[in-house]
Amino acid sequence: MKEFVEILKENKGKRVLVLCHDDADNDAIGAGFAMAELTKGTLAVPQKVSEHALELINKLGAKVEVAPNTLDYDLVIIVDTADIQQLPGITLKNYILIDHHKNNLLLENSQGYIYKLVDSTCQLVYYLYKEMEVSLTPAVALGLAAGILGDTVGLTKASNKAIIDLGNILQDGNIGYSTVLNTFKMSSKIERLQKLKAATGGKVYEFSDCILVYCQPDKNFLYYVANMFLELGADLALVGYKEGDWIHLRLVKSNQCLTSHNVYEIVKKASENMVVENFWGDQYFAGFKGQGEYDFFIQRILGEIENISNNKNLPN
Ligand SMILES: [Mn+2]
Repeated sequence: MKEFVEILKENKGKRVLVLCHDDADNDAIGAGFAMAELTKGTLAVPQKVSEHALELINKLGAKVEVAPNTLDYDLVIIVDTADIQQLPGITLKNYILIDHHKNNLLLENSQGYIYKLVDSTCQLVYYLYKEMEVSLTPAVALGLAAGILGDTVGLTKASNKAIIDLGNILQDGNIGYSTVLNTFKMSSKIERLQKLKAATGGKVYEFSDCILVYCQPDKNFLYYVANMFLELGADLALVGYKEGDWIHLRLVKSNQCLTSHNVYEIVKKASENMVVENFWGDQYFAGFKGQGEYDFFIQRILGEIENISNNKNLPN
């Protein structure tokens, strides 16, 4: 931490780039925004931000540049990133790093870092603000809080520490929790339209121990649509989107659902032999981008879920 602060002080007034991982989520954007405010730097992503972070960017009024040239800057701060593969098209020479991921491959070559296995990068940025005795503006507090909620799936997976940090961030930034929750709702008319279309176009599958809703929205709002189905009472939500040859897919499971379905394992098995560009998640959430036969992929996932439902009482 001390070394990191020293580097920030040495670069005060110089050109600072704050770089998030590609397909940046709320944790990356929240942490990146707070770092850009702290350093008066430029916030950027390699290629794009994730669709579910757009609303936060909107609320923050954040400017996010795309495909920056790192050579134009005196200091590069990498945020919420564990691997060079998450920075497509970026030339990396000297950089400092702030991150919370296990097995971080960027630590070794960094010139300084804040690295700790907490629930979100936003918490680490908060500790940095405290260390530097910089007060939180309402916007910075909103960004940090939204990042904590994002990486803990709306606090359902949060540690006590993350919840305490969240409370302190709200207090220090003088904002209410409802302000943060509003960041996770779709606000514009177009987005409401997507939600309604998805809700009325969803197909319900009843398995022996759970209910799944499947939907293929005509826009890439997968995260919102999947969570909407869980809110409506589904145990599992499967949402797919085709973009040219690419398949984007989310399979999510309600944290109140007690079946043995591990959605990450299910998607992993169903996507065997497919071209996989990006695949991440855990037992409650699986995100996928790849290529293959769309209908066959969906059928394999549904088949796998049915198998698990039917085998639930069999001895191992
Ligand atoms: Mn994160």
